[in-house]
Amino acid sequence: MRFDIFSVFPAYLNALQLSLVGKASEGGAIDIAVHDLRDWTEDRHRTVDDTPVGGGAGMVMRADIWGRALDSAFDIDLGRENPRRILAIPTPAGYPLSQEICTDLARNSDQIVIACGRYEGIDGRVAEHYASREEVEVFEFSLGDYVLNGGEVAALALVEAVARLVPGVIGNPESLVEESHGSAGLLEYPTYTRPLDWRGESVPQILTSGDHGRVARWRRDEALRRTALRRPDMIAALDAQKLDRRDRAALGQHGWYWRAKPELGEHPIKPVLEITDKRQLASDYADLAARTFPDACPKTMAAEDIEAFIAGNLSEEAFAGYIASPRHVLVGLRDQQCRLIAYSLSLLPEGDGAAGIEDGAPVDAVLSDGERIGPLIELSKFYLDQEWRGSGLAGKLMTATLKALSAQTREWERPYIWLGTNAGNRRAQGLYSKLGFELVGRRQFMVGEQNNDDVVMARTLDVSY
Ligand code: JD8
Repeated sequence: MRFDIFSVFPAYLNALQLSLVGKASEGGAIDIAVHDLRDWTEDRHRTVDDTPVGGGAGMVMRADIWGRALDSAFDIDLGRENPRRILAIPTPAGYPLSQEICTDLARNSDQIVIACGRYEGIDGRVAEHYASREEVEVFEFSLGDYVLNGGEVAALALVEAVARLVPGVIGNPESLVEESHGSAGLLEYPTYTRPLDWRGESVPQILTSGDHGRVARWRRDEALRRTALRRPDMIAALDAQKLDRRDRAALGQHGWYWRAKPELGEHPIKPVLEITDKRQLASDYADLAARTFPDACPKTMAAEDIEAFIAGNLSEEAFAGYIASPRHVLVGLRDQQCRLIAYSLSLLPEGDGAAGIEDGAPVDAVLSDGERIGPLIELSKFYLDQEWRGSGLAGKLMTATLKALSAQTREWERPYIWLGTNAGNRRAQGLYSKLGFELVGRRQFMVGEQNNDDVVMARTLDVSY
């Protein structure tokens, strides 16, 4: 791999003689040539710039100077057929430089010629001219969304980022694997060394446990946590099919979810929350409710009873009523395509909780903390779209529901939320137990003409959020 770097400040690139890159060019693993652009000027003032055509501040670097200089680099015989020659032009208007691009350049290019501009930049015809030459590929790149005074810093970054990926430059290629922006698509976890205690700060104990499995998990969770906090765009680009149950737990804490059985190309998302708001679309809720309610019914239940219940309680009109009603709290979660993927419907009692209590409400229940149950809110409906069951989204929906209800019952003293679910529905009872609900009783529940045995579960509302 050969680098040719052109600049009016060639000394700026002296840093490349240091450290790994310096050793690599001394050792021949790579070749680095730095050229003073003024060597291709023809006037005694060695002028490389002129005023901008069309007016404007500052000066622009001349195409004719750059043409002679760059031609000299592209005329170099690289000793192989059809070499891949790159003209890399740093500019704040360029494509963002990335590890993926650096990896491709390190693996698949033979010469990278870097044109370091100054002043207002280089005459635009230079990039166009070389892009028209088939033996050269032009790559206008940016180091990041901030403005530098010239291209030299970007050139230093490009050479170091590419050269260290060239086989033979880094002693132990293993160390490249877990780096930030590596194949895992995550930021790297924090690292530590001796002294194990420093200014009262100890190294995380797990790292001295010798339990390699737990250390690896801790590092993975730290990489996920850091990335979720600092680079959510990278989480949104992760391949959900490559994430495991522990990743789901770690990212769920930062609001990222994906379907239980992700499809190819599926990425984690941050579902969009909506809470009782006149703009909620009753039709969306009715659709999701009609699709999911049957899953909570025993298989033995007659379809017409289920349809009768849906028609009577989960129709678009019914949801329009819930949205308009001050006693109902409707919480929804939508995916990136604005599809409604989960909802809960709660019913507040009238006034301070004394009236409007539904049949079957566990008014006399005492929970495991020995406290008598207080004002009661009914969690009437709590449903996830089939594809999102097992995704951890139920926890998010319950959190959002309890928060919304807390906001509406601030002045109440220890409010409680209760629900009824079919006595045979172990999956649902297991989920509610995990979400903090306790078994407090039983009730009969009519679906159409069919009477059902329900268990009644309850929990405090205080989610100490
Ligand atoms: C090349 C001239 C300075 C830029 C007028 C300030 C890259 N991420 C980046 N930020 N800035 C650059 C960059 C800046 C350069 C040149 C790269 C050549 N300038 C100009 C336009 C506004 N001055 C960069 N990569």
